[in-house]
Amino acid sequence: MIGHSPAPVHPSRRRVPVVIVGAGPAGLTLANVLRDASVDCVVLEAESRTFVETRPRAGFIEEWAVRALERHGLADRLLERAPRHGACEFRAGGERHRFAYAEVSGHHHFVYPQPLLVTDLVRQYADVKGGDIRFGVRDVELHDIGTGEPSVSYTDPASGEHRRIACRFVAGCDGARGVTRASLPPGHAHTARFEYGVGWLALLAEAPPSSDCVVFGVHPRGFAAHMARSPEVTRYYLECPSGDDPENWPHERVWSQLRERLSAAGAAPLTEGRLIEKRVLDLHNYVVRPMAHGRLFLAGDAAHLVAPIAAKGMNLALHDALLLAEALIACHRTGDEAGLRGYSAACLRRVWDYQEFSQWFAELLHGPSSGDPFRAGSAAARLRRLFTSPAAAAAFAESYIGATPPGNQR
Ligand code: RFL
Repeated sequence: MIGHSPAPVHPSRRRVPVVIVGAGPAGLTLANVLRDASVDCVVLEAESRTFVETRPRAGFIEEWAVRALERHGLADRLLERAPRHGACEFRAGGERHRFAYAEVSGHHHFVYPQPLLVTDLVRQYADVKGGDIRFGVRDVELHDIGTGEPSVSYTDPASGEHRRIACRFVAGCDGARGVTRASLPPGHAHTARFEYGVGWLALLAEAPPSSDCVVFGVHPRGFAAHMARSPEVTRYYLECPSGDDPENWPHERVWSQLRERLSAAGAAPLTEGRLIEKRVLDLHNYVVRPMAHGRLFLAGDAAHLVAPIAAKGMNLALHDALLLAEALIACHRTGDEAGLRGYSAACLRRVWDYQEFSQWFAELLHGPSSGDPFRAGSAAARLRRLFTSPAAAAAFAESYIGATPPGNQR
């Protein structure tokens, strides 16, 4: 079906192997790897280049993902600039408990804000490799994805013309609010959802980090967290009621709650600063199964959302993109579609691992403020076990850093 547009449709003359909808970490990683393998693609992005290069979000990239980007020549600046973190700290009952997960797992996080990664990936794809990326497109629609001749139409922002690109495959990398997921035929894909019933006030402060590692404040007034982003900017979270209005959180209230919930004996005082982002996230997860239909393959937040409890979303987006690239390249080169057929199942193994871990971790963080003594007692036991049982510590470290358990490898 074609969207009802008064403008005439301008079909492209040739069939492009892959159209990628969305220029986030998933779409841009896929585009770069395809381009290196001489598989032509076109990236369609609704926002401007400046917008995608400055949109603040994630900051912690797991070591396996960094190494995979490095193998594709996409991590030069990251490796030059990103500090490595191998520990986090829990603050509970006025005490500090440092958990050195790198010592247990042998792996680190790289702290590299998402806008920097996106900037690097756009530059590599568009400026260095001359890849085709169209920013500011409107009215993206998918057509005939269940056939061997799919296409994607959009409105060109400059001319207002309605254009259509014929392709072999469509990669839906357009995030949680995109359009590609909605193109899965009803009854084909199922969405599993989980609501946490709490909100997090997500904050970015123009202030240097106040600790050398991530800090989780486990507190009866609500969870709080501190996460470095750069020497000048720090991300903070404060648990709040679901649906709360950020306007209920003026500067003074934010900082007094952060001070209270992150306080512990011997902890350095928080370095305060102007709040440059303040938004409420209603915490939820979803997983679309399968992540593909016909010639459409979803990747990243378009296929699954994981609340930012354990900093997993961007890492999953990279994992999907790398698997999809591998499968599309194999198909393009040899016609072998086995990788494409197994794509969804291969992605979902890691997706469910991360979802399960995030849910487990969330209960440790939210239980103490739930008002339910049973949940609070269980949460305290979860935390205590991390520091008393080497087996529990090893399991936590492995999940927290996303090291693939041996039985889960492809
Ligand atoms: P993105 O990054 O949302 O990119 C999708 C792109 O598609 C475009 N788009 C469209 N383009 C064309 N036509 C349409 N109709 C379109 N609709 C949308 C959008 O403009 C956008 O450019 O999805 P992708 O690539 O799947 O990447 C996912 C990650 O961005 C996301 O999972 C992370 O940001 C989640 N996340 C974190 N993940 C981590 O791994 N580590 C972290 O430390 C971390 N911290 C976070 C986070 C997410 C957060 N928020 C905002 C929920 C912290 C926060 C506060």
